[in-house]
Amino acid sequence: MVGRLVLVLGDQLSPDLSALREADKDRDIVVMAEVMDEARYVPHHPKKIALVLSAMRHFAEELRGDGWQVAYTKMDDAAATRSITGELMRRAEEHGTTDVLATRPGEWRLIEALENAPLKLTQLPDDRFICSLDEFDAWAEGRKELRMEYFYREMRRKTGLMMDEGNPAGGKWNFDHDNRKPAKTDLLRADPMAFTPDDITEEVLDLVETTFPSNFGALRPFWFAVTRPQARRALDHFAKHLLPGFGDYQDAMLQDDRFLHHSILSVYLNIGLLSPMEICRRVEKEWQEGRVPINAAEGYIRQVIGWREYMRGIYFREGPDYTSRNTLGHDRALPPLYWGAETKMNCLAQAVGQTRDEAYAHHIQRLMVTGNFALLAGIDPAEVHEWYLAVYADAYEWVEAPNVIGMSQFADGGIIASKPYVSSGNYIAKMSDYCGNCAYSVKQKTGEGACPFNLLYWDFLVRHREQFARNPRMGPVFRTWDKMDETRRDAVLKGAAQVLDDLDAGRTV
Ligand code: DLZ
Ligand code: SF4
Repeated sequence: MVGRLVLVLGDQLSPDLSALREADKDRDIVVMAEVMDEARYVPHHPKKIALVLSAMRHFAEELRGDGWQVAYTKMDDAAATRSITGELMRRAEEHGTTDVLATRPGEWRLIEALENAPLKLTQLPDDRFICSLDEFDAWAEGRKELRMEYFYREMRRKTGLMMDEGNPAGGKWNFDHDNRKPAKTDLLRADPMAFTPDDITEEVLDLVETTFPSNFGALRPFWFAVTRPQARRALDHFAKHLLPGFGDYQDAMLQDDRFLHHSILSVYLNIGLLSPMEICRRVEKEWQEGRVPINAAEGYIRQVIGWREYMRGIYFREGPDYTSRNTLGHDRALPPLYWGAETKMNCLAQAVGQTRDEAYAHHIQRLMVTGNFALLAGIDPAEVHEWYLAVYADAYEWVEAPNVIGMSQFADGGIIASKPYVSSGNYIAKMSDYCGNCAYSVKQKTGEGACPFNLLYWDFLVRHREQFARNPRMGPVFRTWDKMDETRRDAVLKGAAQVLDDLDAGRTV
């Protein structure tokens, strides 16, 4: 007798997934489906679609090898429907059961679709995280501010990572102070580990190429890991070769070195090929054995057990309307330069060009280049959110939306960020080598050739003065503005208006 249908989604590729743990290998049927709705609800980068589909196919093989019965739908199957619920209904009919066991998806859209389908659904918590949603709510309840730093300390205590008899190793919770160094071009730095596509991946690449010919992004060369053993090799490679410099250079940007010391492991972690604790234990071990400095290990672990878990907690706590928040009332359309149209701003050209090629950019490129510009220019945060969700291989809504809507665009009114992450061109000039190759001058504050970040920075602050003037961390910038010579202030605002006009008129900026 057939038991239940066990749903495994494209970002749930973990053998210890709660739905698989709960299921009965002898009676239940695993349902995995490549469907158009998931590939198209935002125009995903072709590399991301290929990653998910190839990893799904490899995972289905692994499950079969492990004795599971898997009903797998390929995107070009003639009988395939368009959606996850459509495929569940089709399998329900085929196997004569509407009982579905699922691990809760990472996106409200899909949770709601499953709950509204005529199925007998059992949803289990996704416990591949360190902090359960109940635990997060208990931590958040009654707090005036939900600061990541305090949440992170709880997670350090809970996991025992880098702890020394109840105290943080090295006497401090956070070594970020040491982590803000610009980087020099270093020919000896290793690249992230790249994998040659096997036959399964090649078949997926052909499928993606013909099915999504006009999506933004380069499909080839495709080098991502698509299995757990490969992802573990990527972790090993990172831990040995790149982690030691991760702390110092994690905020640096170099035109000819796209990955620097970044691990790119979020790509594998977020589809379930690696687990957060497996990564963090390895990082901790490298530090314990004296191969990496404390600021590198602590900085990395903070991203995984701090930021990542905190973002997920906020996403589910805030509810399905989170992605439509727009506290600052921004409504400008996302400029075509985000989809690769020409721009004279070298920092944006580099960040977007890298995104097009790799489906990856690191946190400072996302926050302080593309994010910073979108915020300064007053772009509709929903459009910004959809862009990030589409173009990054590690982007799923539970992690992307709080990062973009909250942290980067300040559209949630300050739940995540205590002040907007905005800066003039100075920050980019300090942390990168982009400005040396730019048509604009970062040193120039007004007039022809002035860096648009310099102009828009002040314009943004002036536009939103009422909102931010009372923020104690922003008082000094408003005082600087007020002390500025009036002719200069006029010139700044005129220059900014010109940039925004140009954007609106579709002229190259
Ligand atoms: C991102 C993605 C894509 C491109 N394709 C599929 C798919 O065909 N089948 C599937 O099960 N999952 C896919 N995914 C991942 C889902 O979009 C993801 O599970 C939800 O957005 C929840 O995070
Ligand atoms: Fe970017 Fe301004 Fe530097 Fe050009 S000058 S790269 S626009 S920060």
